Amino acid sequence: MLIGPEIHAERRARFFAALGGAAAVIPGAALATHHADCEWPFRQNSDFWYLTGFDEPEAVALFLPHRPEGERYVLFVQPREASAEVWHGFRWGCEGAVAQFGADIAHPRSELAERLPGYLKGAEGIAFRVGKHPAVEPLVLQAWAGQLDSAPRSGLAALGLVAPCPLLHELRLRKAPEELARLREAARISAEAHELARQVARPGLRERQVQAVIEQHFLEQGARGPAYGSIVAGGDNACVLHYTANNALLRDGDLLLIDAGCSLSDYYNGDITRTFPINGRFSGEQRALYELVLAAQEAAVAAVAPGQTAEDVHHTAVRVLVDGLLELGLLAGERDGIIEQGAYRHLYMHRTGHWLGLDVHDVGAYRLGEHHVALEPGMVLTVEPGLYVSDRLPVPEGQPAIAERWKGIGIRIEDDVAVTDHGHENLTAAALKAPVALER
Ligand SMILES: [Mn+2]
Repeated sequence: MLIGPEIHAERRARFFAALGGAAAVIPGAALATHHADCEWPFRQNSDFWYLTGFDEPEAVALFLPHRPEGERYVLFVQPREASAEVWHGFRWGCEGAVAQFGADIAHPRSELAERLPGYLKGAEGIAFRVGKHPAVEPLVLQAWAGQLDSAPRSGLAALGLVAPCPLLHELRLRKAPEELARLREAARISAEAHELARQVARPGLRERQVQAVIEQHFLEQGARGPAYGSIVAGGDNACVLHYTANNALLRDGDLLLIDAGCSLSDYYNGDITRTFPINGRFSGEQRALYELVLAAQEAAVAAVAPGQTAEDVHHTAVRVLVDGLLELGLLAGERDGIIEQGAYRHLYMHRTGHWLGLDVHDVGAYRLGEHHVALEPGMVLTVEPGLYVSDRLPVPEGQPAIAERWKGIGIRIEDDVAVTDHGHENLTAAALKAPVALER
């Protein structure tokens, strides 16, 4: 089930309630240049999408709680224009913005500069994210400055410019049932793609041939494509966390790390990492480290429950990893001291997960000052510990040098996990990860 206009309307109602008397200006995305006069496929701004469901470039939404009923939700959009549509495709135009997307009023985007000051007049404040929207920001600042200039005589001015993100991102952090359904769908397609990838991977293929199988499945299943640059990293390439070159040959005896997930037509995302032996058999060192990462990952997933925090989930993984690394002789000393000093970070240098939703690294606070945000039903996060053994980072003082036999092993295991009333739901369990499932 796609998320329909009535859901976007409910979200706007909740956003209005959170705004109080402040007006909000939420710009959509513009097209981004790929090179010369070629553009990337359009990707809507997630905040704008969440509130509007409108998927065209260069739109701007106004939320005007101070205006009378029927004038509060205003969209500025590219107007219908045959000569532009023959090049770039269909546009809903102002009529469509009202009829299909529930805007009270819609104007051509070219009229924003002229109309914005009038619409903002009488608002108690202006909610606008500074620093992100270069085409819209000067117009908002001008309108605000105009109000401040005339305030002594009119007695009317929005006194504060505030960031809309805390309000909006609070809403986006907690997923409604229909959003969880879309995340399950993204997870299903992504997990199937990982299963297909493992079936085709073999020594002698290039990494990007495996990438092609994964992304082919995304498209074939109706997704827009990959949610982020797919990482298909054989052997030591897996120790580069954001490796996307994907052009090396897969070697007999190496592991293959794949971090890939799809983005659906309405932008909900999957984000899965699996690591398996390219020739179907783990070496002793690979198996020891794989079983350790899997134990850490399973313990961290088990820690996802209401009242726990993302910090608790991270520390659960770190404790298991450090214990195991001590046992294998890759770390030396005493666990708590190693964790406190971060003396394991040459082997595990990232956090254990992030929020997941319309953005792959989704919005929402992880902590408020000293206070870590407690997990609540409806929050969705990834759980993705790993180990990366290479010479790239120096071994911390007091820690053992790494024997050659361990080097070039990079492992990460990542699932997408929703917090439920009493625990969690692993959305990506269909991508297998038990060693017995990975060997052949
Ligand atoms: Mn991730």
